[in-house]
This record gives sequence, structure tokens and C-alpha cells, in this order.
Amino acid sequence: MLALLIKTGGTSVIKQRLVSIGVSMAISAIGVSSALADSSNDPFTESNGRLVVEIESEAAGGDWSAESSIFGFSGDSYRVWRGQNNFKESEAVRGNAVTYHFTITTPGNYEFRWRSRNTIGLDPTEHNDGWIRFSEGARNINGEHFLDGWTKAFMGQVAQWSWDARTVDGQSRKIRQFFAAGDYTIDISGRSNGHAVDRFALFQYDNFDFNVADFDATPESPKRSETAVTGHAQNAGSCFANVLSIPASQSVHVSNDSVVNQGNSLLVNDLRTLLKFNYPDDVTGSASLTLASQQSDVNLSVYLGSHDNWDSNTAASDMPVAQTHLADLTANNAENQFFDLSIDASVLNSGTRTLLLTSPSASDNTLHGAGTRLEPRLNINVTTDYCNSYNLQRTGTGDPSTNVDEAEVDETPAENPDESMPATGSETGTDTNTGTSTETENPSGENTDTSSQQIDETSDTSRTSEEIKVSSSGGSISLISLLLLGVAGFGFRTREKQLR
Ligand SMILES: [Ca+2]
Repeated sequence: MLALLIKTGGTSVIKQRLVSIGVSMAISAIGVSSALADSSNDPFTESNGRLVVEIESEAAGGDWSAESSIFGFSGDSYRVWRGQNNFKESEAVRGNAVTYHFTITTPGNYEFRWRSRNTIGLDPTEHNDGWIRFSEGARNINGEHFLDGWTKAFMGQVAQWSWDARTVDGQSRKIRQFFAAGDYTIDISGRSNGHAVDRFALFQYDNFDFNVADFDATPESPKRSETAVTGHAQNAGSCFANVLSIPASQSVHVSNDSVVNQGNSLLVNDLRTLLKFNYPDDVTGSASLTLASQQSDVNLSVYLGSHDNWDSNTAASDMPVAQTHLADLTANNAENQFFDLSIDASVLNSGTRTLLLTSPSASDNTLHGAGTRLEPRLNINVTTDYCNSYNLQRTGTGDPSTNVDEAEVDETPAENPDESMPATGSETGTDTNTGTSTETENPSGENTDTSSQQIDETSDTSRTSEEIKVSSSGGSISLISLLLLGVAGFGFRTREKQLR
């Protein structure tokens, strides 16, 4: 049985998270880590009609540049295409395509979007697109734009991160495919120099509306080997459902004469383990420290550090020492489970943001470390207004001189004559949380959407779009489930400089 020692050094209380995962001994051999690894044998796995993947989770070569200088990205970095422009479809092969493997478990109609950004200038029609290509098995949907090989995905915002992803110049068609349960790949290739991509998503658009804050906060989908373990409810550094979830910016173990950086595993013994959190100055809500053990038994105490003026190069003798006692955690059968330790917010607001972990017993405790799906987090309760302001800051406000409505339509005929065409009609719709987009329809035009003239081109020609839609709704999840998912969601990697 799980044993919890509840000890209040004033206000600290230990409680087990309600959504704690079932402990599986088989899981112990699986590294619960988001470390870069080839997904070909361990694909990202869709759950409840949604798949989210950080672009940097797969290695990339050539002119793909992993960068982190622009504020507000998710995960460890974003990736910018720094190579030549590859505007023609025949040139997509020059874009150093990166292949992401994923598994669909919930069949249905999915929409593709990515969180991307123009990193050069303020022209909404330049440096704003890339190429994507789904593997065989993904199927077109009657009534939606038909995909056939490399597909240009563009957006039209500047000076901000955008979740928009459209195709076909002048029409701004959504990128949608039907996926049966099974394994697939998506290739992402560079098109416009200076276009940055942070993360991408596939979601069942019939089941819930797209919401920027939700998709910013949704944690990256687990690899197949990780699906038995429940990760954090929301993305690192995200603010969602009135919770700001901050990962440690630094974690070290301090012995009498050395300081050792901690990685995927966090050692806590009778010496000092230090976690530094970038606690915002303008937050006054209550907070909890969430920890997860890599071993069955855990026994540790949490203190406020005596100062914050340290990094991994600081001499052991100058490192913070234990100051105010905050909480204790004693448990067995604790492997891979989350524990929330309430922290007095007024203590954190005093300006000290270093938490010191130590164990009263001589035995070692090994916790899940930074960068893993079960990493230490400081979860702070905040107001809705705070979250809104925080998320706006992370997205960027865009260039006020740009008319976003017009910018939604890519206007690059000179650079890409293959895809430009006159539009003869238009319809305007509102896209949730992404502003108003303009879509044009030209069913009789050349090189336009052909969905009105074609039946499903897939091998299963007996399957109509209506049947596909029925099958997707048959696997639908309830609105309440989606709301719970939303509450569960998010994470931007918090970096020290980014929360200031
Ligand atoms: Ca990213």
C-alpha cells in the first residue's frame, strides 16, 4: 500500500494526484524520456483523436537549423529552414525531408496543423510555408482538398507563432485526411527560407474545435513504448485551465566537493539536490511541487534553498543550503507515480526560487529528471486573466500593420506559378481562435481543388466520404472527455530567460 507521510511545516501537505498512473512493473525497463530518438521503431501514438509532435523530436540534417532565440516555443527548440527556396513541388526533395512515424488508434477524419512562424521580415506571404507528405494509407476525403504527394502548407501571420496551416494559393484549403487505425509517416521538407516550425498536430476536427491555448498546452504524444505511463497533464511552461506549469531550469546534485548536473534521472540522497525554478514575480496563487519516482520506495524532504545565485559551475561550498522546511514525501509502490507537494506560495514569492531536496535516510532515491515526461514541475494556480496574458505573450501579438484577414491567403504567384490560380468565388468562415480566414472556391478552375470532381482515390473505392464521416463519428469522444483532455493538456519548455 501507498504510505504517505503528511507533515505540515505550516502549510505543506502531500497528496497523491488523483490521476496517478497504475504502476506496472514492466514499465520500469522503459525510459520515460523525451530524448531525441528515431521514431521508426517507436512511433508517436495518437490518443483520443489527437496527435501532437515536437518538430525537434526527430533528427534533421542539411539546412534545417535547430534554434531557440525566438520566445514562446514549445519543447526544446523550433526548427528553421535555412536552405534555398524550394517553391516547385519537384524541388521538395531538396528540402532535407524529415520523417516522423506515428500510429493512429482512433480511425477518422483528421486535420493537419503546425505551429510555425515567419522569422524574416514582416511580409505575410514570404518565408511562411513548408512541404508535407503523408505515407500511403492516408486517404482523401470527399469535400476536402485532395492531397497527392508533396503538399505545400502555409500560413499568413507575421511576428507571431501561428497554428494556421493551409494549402492551395488563393484558396486556403484545410489539410485533411482520413486515417484508418495503423502506422503512418509524415515527411516535412523545407520550402521557404526562414520558415520556422515548432510542433505539429493531427486532430479529429469533427469532434472538437481547434483551440490555440489547448494545442499549445497539449503535451507531446507519447511514443508507443511510453503509452503505459501517464505523463504530466500539461505541456512544460504552459498556462492552461488556471495552472502555470513550470519545469526546473536547472537541476544539480551537490556533494561535499563536487556539483553534478542531473539529467533524465534525479538523484536524491542524504546530500543536497537543487532545483531552480523561474517563479514569476507577478503570481500570487498557491503552488505545488510535482515529483515522480523511478523506484518503488521514496523518502525525501523539500526545503527552500538559502539563495538563488548559483549555476552548475558554482563551487559546492557556495551552493545553497537548506533553509525553510516545506514538505516531506514518504511512499512505497511509488514507481512512475506523481506526487504533488503543496508549497506555501508566500514563501516562493519572497524571491527565493531554489528548492532543495534531501533524504533523511542513507538510501538513494532516484526521481524522473528534467526533460522527461515525468520531470519535476512547479504547478502554480493562477487566474484566467493571467493565463490569457501569459499565452498572448508566448504567441506574440503580430505586426499591427498587417491585415491578417488578407494575409490568410498566400500570394506568391511569382515564386510559384504552379500553384497560383484565379479565384472565381469565395466564402468566409471563422476559424476558432485563429481569426477570420478567407477561403476561395474555384471548382472549375485549373489546378484547383478537385474534390468536387473526384471520388475517393484510395484503394477502398467503395468507401464514400459519408461513410468515412460516419466511421469517424463512431469513434468519437464525448465533449466532456474533450474538456477533460483540455484541462489535462500542455507544455512549453520553460527557459530561465523566457519567464522574465
Ligand atoms: Ca518545439
